[in-house]
Amino acid sequence: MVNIMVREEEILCKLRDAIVDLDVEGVQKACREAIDAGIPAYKAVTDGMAKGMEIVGEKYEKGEYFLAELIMAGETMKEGMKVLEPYLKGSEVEKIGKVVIGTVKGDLHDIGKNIVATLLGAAGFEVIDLGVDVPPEKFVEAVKHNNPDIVGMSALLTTTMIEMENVIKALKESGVRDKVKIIIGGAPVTKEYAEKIGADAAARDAIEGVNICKSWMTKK
Ligand code: B1M
Repeated sequence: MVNIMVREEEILCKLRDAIVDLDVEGVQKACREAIDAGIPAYKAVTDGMAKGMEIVGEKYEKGEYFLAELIMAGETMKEGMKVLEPYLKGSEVEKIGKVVIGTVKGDLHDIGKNIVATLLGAAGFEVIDLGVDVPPEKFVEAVKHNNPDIVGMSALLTTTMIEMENVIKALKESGVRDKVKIIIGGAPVTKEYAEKIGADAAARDAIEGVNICKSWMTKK
């Protein structure tokens, strides 16, 4: 048991370090090792690669890494996700609800949003992913056209968080706000902020986000 835990810790550290070192081959290899060792794919993401992204962010703030390294880190994590995604998706399950999701206007960060979308799909949601840099009117159009149960928004920048409020205002003005539940997420987002702008929930991470969405469907 102790050996298994040590091995798991070792692989998670390898995943973290491969992201920090911008080592595409290393991250792919460590992802495969994680799967072979029976580490759940979501744990390889949250306790491995995402920890590396935090360090990359810190290095960027300290001036040790620059924009080029941020871009490379994003690409490295995406290559790792390609290995893990089949294991995150799970098998075909009966649909339990529909979610429209996107990264708000002005924001190009999509790694976290993509993880949330993949896990929602695995949990049985039909997911309509609007991509990145999504303006309020596109959220409104997607709600009118697809009639979802939930709208999910992601923002990673303090300067783009305000777009979440603009989306909620636009949904209200179009008369569709009360037809959907609204969940928001991303590093700068808090539960207090969700309350302030009139969202129904904020999620710290993808697992919490999916659990909140599932709980809404069982209460329906
Ligand atoms: Co950017 N960037 N970036 N970046 N980037 C941050 C966010 C930053 C914190 C780095 C730093 O300074 N420490 C900083 C923001 C500072 C701030 O606003 N306070 C920053 C900056 C400044 C910038 C630029 C402005 C840099 C520049 O151009 N000078 C620029 C902005 C571009 C734009 O969007 N307009 C920029 C660009 C980029 C890249 C494009 C190069 C790249 C993104 C690539 C991509 O996404 N395709 C990038 C990256 C990689 C980062 C960091 C290093 C990593 C982000 C990430 O992918 N994390 C980031 C540092 C950091 O976050 N510590 C940083 C891993 C991911 C799994 O976590 O996205 O948080 P995360 O998602 C989590 C949760 O937040 C949650 O679940 C996910 C999984 O558990 N979650 C949800 C997210 N959305 C959710 C939605 C939900 C529920 C949960 O419900 C709907």
